[in-house]
Amino acid sequence: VNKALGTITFVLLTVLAGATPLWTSDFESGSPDGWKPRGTSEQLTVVLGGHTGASSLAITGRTTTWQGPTHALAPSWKPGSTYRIAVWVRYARGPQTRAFNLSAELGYQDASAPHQYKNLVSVAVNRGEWGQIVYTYTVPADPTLALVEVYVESPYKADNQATPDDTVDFQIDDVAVEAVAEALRPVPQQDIPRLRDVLAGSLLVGTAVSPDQVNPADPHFRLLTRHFGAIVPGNAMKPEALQPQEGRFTFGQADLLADYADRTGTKLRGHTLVWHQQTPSWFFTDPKDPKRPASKELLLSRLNTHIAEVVGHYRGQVSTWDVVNEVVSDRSGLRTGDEGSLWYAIAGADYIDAAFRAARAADPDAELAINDYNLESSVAKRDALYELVKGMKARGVPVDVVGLQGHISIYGPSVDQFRQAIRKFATLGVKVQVTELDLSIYSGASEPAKQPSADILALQARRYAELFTMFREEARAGRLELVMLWGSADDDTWLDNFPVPGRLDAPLLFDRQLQAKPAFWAVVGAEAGKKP
Ligand code: 9MR
Repeated sequence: VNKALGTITFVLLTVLAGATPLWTSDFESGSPDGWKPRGTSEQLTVVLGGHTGASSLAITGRTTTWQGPTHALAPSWKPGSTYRIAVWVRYARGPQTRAFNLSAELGYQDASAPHQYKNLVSVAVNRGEWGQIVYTYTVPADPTLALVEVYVESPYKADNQATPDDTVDFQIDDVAVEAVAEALRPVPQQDIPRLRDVLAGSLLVGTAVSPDQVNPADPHFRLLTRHFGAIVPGNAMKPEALQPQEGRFTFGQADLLADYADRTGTKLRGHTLVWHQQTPSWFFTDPKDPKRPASKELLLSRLNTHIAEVVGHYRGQVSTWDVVNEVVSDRSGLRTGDEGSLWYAIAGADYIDAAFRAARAADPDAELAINDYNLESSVAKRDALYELVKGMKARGVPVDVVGLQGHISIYGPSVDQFRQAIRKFATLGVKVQVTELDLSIYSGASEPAKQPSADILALQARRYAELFTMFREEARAGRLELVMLWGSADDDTWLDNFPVPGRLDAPLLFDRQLQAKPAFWAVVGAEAGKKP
């Protein structure tokens, strides 16, 4: 009776709090409760030992990071609705800590549309202990959605690079999925200054977005429309997203962003035509023998086709293209095959000029950018890119913009180092843009996870304010025109998984509940709550 009363109280309380329990899995009945393996090699078995109760579901035999247990989100989920998903995870053998991702797979009524895979949240778990992953997820309000599944996996690595540590056996238990009432979703404040207006006149400010976020049902939508005059897809225009197989172009998701930009008069940056990451392996492979690399001639012809199709498709919509991304080495000169560039390994330096020429031919009005990281902190890397661009200009290669990514930390580099990089490139007669700004709260990979305390947020606010003061000065002097943040709120940042998977970061202007952080107030030049 007590147990039953407890359950009734729990259900009543959750309903009163605005959440309706939809389903749970505790594996006590001995069945996998509707969970299925994502791949073919892994096995799901109900085993003794659970987070609570007698049993849990064990996942063994994984050989890739993405293998694991998957389950339909709910018997009848609705586009645009919000769900709270909670799963307990444990692993017994392997490294001392491991990150596990809760992810979602989306499929569409049009069966030929590629599935979308979303890493919702990543949590570090200690070996031998149960750790909980919780995430509140709003399903995109896309009426053509046909499938939404949630699954547990390891942070992504290419199949051939996954080590036994990446594919450890694990168990899940006490899964609970609830529908969250609309009133409980995070709502960005609407009575605060608009970032874009405060900076107008000197700087255009934008952010990286995903296609779901330009839907009015998504909580980020209000942040975007209110504060940002420019957007760039974080992933949706990368080669793997736009041409997953040779000759099969999939523009649907990226088109949502281009349509939003058109409708709202928002500037759209295109990112990125050529990169050594997130590019399908077919680009670099001999079609007759998949074990052999493509010839240089074939690779350059694929480069030309990709650029002609993609830039042609977005002609008149994308104002600046990142034509090549991260082509400079972290040591000296260009990124070579040892630093992961199959472009360089096969084609040598020639692919860079070829990419710019192809982009100019496909849209003569788009500005063409070369984009890279650590230009603010490493003088050697900055100077290597400077020499590269200088040479390109001398050869008549159409390069218009240098993009400084700006993935920095609250601890460094100094504002003055950043300023020197902007000034150096401005002397080349190119435009300078800051393309991917975020300020990690960590000093490096060895720092353990920490909470963004008031002190840390205050330091971050000071750094953001000083940087934006400098950006405005450089903009007024004609040396900088645009600053893009790499995300709008801390609930959606790549830094949760880099350089340490599952170590949560807080690098942006809005927090995980989409509320303005001290950094926001510092950039708009006001105390929290006051109009500047
Ligand atoms: O934000 C992107 C993240 O979702 C991807 O997992 C990651 C894969 O490499 O790429 C991130 O974006 C990168 C951008 O395209 C280029 N500069 C570095 C960014 C952070 O890794």
